Amino acid sequence: MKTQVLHAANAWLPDGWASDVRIEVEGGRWLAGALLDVRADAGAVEAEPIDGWVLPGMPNLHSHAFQRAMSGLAERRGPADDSFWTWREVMYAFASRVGPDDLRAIASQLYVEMLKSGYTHVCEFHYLHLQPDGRPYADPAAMALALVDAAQETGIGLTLLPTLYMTGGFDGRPLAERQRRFGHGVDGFLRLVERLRMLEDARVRVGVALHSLRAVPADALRAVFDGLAALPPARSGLPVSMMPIHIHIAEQVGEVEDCLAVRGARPVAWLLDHAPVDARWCLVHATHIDADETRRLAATGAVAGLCPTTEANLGDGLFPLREYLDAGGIIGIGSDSHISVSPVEDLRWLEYGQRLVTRQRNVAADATRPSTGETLFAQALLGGARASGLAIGRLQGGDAALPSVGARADLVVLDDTSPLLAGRTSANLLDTWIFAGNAPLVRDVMVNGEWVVRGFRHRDEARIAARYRAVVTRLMNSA
Ligand code: NGQ
Ligand code: ZN
Repeated sequence: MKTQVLHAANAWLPDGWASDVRIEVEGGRWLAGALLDVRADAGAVEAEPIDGWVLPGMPNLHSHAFQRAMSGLAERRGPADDSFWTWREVMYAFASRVGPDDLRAIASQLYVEMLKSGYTHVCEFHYLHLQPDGRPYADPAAMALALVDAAQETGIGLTLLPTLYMTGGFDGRPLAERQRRFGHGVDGFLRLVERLRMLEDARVRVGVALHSLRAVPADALRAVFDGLAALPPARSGLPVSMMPIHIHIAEQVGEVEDCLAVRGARPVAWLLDHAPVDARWCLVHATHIDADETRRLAATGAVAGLCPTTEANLGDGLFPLREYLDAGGIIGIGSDSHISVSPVEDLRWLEYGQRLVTRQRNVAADATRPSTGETLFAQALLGGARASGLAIGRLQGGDAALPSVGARADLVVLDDTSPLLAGRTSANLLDTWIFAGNAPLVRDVMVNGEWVVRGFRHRDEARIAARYRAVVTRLMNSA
């Protein structure tokens, strides 16, 4: 197997920035890790020089790809008080028009945008399983396979999370008409998971999602875990016991109130009491947690999946970031509804939300790592990798809590000729990018050892954008 050797002027290693870093890639993985002081063995192997700032690619831990095509369509005041729940009606109406070819076109465009903004992996929380009328597609995995195709054609890494969605509320009411596409019984769901697990490879990982406690009754939750334990190993050989498990948990105050009324506990507390929550879990929108839930959740090693731009857009509320980090909690970021597709904007707003309520500055940073940008970036890499169920998000080694399949060679290079970065050093580079970067700075992107973005352009962006335009224009005209 041929070894690629890169020589980075500056690279972000697990302990922080280092200069003159030699990076070896073989079969899509970091080979020897990064060796410092390349000059010591200069000339041993011809290395490709990389000017610019080399960072690990960021995992995006929460995406509903189809929602990208409706971004901006729910920003007009409606007849009733506008809220998360009225946005959801707009979303349902849009979802009912998206078929497999449409989904492939939308997701590919979205994934190109993700790659160009610095995301190299995405977790798809996928629940559009059935045809709009509620019947299965001829191939029950048709919609899931459209997402896999989109990942393959763009080159982004994918954790596919087929999602169990059974009821329309905590009271166990059946799905409403406009939720019918999402439904599954536990057995059908397990068969879909088993089938998709046969697709696992270096870029595609399969986990599971439970849509929310609203959508999954308590006895179904137990049945899913019993059923998963009986599945055969995935094609990748990774056991079921390492699959990532995601759930929307406590996004809206109304959801917390309903959970208290019906299940006698707040959602995070209920989940911690009734499910084996550990480092495989990602609790998306753990927005509304009290002090006790904050401490308990942090202690599990699960990831709090935060989606600051979507949570702001939907009027969700604010996560208690400082308290959770103080308790040792792990976070990651997702672009969720894709009202914005940018790790920079999501990390920035994660911090800005906290500044606005606490009336303080540099809330996420602490004494051990005073740079806010570095703290947020490092946290989101760690939590994003954990939520993806893969050893990604670092330029060497692997996270001991993750499968030891080797760290995938995913990186992004920031343009060092941008005026924004003039005079910047490793001490302030990430702070400048995250808080002041509005023009794109991501110049090159590698996933699994392959360059997919070079010189600010994705290798297939023109074709993918043209197909997206045609599909979205037709969807809008058919409304
Ligand atoms: C979703 N999105 O499944 O797309 C949800 C809305 C719901 C977010 N929670 C629907 N951001 O939670 O019922
Ligand atoms: Zn979501």
